[in-house]
Amino acid sequence: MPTQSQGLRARQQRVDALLRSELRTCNAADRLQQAMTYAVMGGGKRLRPLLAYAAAESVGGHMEAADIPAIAVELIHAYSLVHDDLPAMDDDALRRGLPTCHIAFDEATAILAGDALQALAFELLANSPLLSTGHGTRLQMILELARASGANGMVAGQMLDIEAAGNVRDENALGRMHSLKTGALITASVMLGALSTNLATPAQLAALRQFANRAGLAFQIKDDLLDVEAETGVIGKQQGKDAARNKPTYTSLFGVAGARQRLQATVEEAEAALTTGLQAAGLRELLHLIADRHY
Ligand code: GRG
Repeated sequence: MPTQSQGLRARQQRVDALLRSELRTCNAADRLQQAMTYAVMGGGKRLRPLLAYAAAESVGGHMEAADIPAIAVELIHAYSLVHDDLPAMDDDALRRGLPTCHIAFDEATAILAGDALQALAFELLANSPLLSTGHGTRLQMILELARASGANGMVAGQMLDIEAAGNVRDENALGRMHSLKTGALITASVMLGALSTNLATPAQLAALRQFANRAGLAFQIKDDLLDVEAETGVIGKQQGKDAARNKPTYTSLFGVAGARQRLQATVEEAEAALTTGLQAAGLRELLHLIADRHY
């Protein structure tokens, strides 16, 4: 991300160390473990873990409380990218500037690595000794993440995305697709971070859900803008692929200027959700990184 603070870099390194440690000790067969590690450790921005940490702090908690939720959401994210890149889905050869998992290994291994990453996320939430919350909170987090990932969340969004190619869609349909495909996991990242502290009030959780919903949409509008504006070498994946596949995007529906306007309005809505009952500086910083990023 562009102008991020020293603090955010340190947090990304913390996430990387935690992920590396869990992947080392997960006891997968050699080739599967290599593919899982390849998919996770390839240099992502760790945006979802950063959101989980900032959400924990926004309700007065310590970021360390959110270590396991932070890596759980990143594992789900990594799995979704591996499966999204497969020939049966988006058929991408490049991710984060590197060959995609199925190119570096093979298709079957990539499918299994994605499956195993998803299961590991839930195993950690259920069982990790690094998570100090009781069973009730663990269950709440598992439910939140399962709903965000599954047939009424990210998977539903991916299905809509596949069905949408070639069809002209209106803004509501586009918003719904994105809120499921990418927004649901971004929202889960924020909610799990807040839940992990055991400090969040129902009003704070409602405000955070609203913030995350808007931040997720801002993320997607920016992603659409990057797809037309950025260079492949900078974003680390093939630029212009959405347009080439005739996928509905904010830029295809509203043009670049219209998408920029919507991005600005969505950022303002996200900020408005950060009510005075939250210590929101960290979330605000991430919101601006989402909207101003170059990749
Ligand atoms: C296969 C079930 C299933 C779901 C896939 C998330 C998703 C659904 C597909 C990803 C396709 C895509 C490129 C969507 C655009 C938004 C997005 C998730 C971009 C990548 O996220 P970043 O920018 O990636 O946070 P890094 O590399 O920084 O982790």
